[in-house]
Amino acid sequence: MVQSKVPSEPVVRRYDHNPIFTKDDVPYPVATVHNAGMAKHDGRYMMLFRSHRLNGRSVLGLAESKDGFSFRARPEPFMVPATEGIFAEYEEYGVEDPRICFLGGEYLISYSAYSRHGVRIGLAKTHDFESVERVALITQADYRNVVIFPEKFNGMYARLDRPNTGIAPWSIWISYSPDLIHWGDSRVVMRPLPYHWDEMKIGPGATPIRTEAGWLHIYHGVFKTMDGSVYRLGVALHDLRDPSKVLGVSDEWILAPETPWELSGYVHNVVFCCGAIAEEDGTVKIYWGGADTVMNVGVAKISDLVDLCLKKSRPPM
Ligand code: M1P
Repeated sequence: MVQSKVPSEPVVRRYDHNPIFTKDDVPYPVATVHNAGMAKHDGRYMMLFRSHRLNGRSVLGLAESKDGFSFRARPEPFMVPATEGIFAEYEEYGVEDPRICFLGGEYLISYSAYSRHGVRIGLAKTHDFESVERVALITQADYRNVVIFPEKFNGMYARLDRPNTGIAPWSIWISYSPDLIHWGDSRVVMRPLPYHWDEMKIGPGATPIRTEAGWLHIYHGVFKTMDGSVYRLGVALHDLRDPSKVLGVSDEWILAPETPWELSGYVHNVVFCCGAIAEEDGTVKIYWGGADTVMNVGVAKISDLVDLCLKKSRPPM
């Protein structure tokens, strides 16, 4: 007997009206909108998005939404490269890929600062998304993709980061800090897996989400093909009390480029996540840049993502 194959539901259900936000929604000239950090503030969804200006350098804009699907941009960028002090030297080529973490009553923004010296991570903070204050440059070059955990561990802040060593594959590390400025006690927690969808490099994605089973972390993985690199999203689960312990990493990706606006654009074949919002009904809204050009959203059940980490897992190292 021939059994009919029932297509399984995708773990991340794309919103029917993607892309939700494009350069045409921005009231100043930009070539792209992508890789947005996300937060909920006073019941509103805040999207801190990256845009390439028409000179190819990036700024961060802000858009707001009541429902998490329909966003309206502010008239001016929220963060542009600093023009004074230490930040000016290291943001000369732009500010990129922000992540937002709500901790201690304020929103911490970790972003990539680009300059002729390489890429390092800047930390800024805001209380209200009206004004923003730079705090410190919290890595040397070459680091990208810093996500800060929204809780402290034994009095220490913790972050996942992604150094580039040149001799080892780009992996995910953890570091700790007493004051958000000085970081150390670093160790590697997750590595790309050879001949796997994330074999070329991996990087932290969205601010980790607390679940009963552990910290759920949406990350990106890259696979090199004859047609260039493919960026996909995966999930990992970290121990609640000791986030350096990885409890499981899904063997399968949760999202891959499929739609025309993920397959082609400023950089083709890219889905890249810098933010997700956990909802009270047990779902999570995952936001991702498509082809480094537009913003998209999809919804997943948090329990499905946790199950993938624990029941269909691959070794973290
Ligand atoms: O073009 C895809 C992504 O490439 C870089 O990401 P990573 O160094 O983590 O691989 C970044 O430029 C990122 O902004 C971009 O989306």
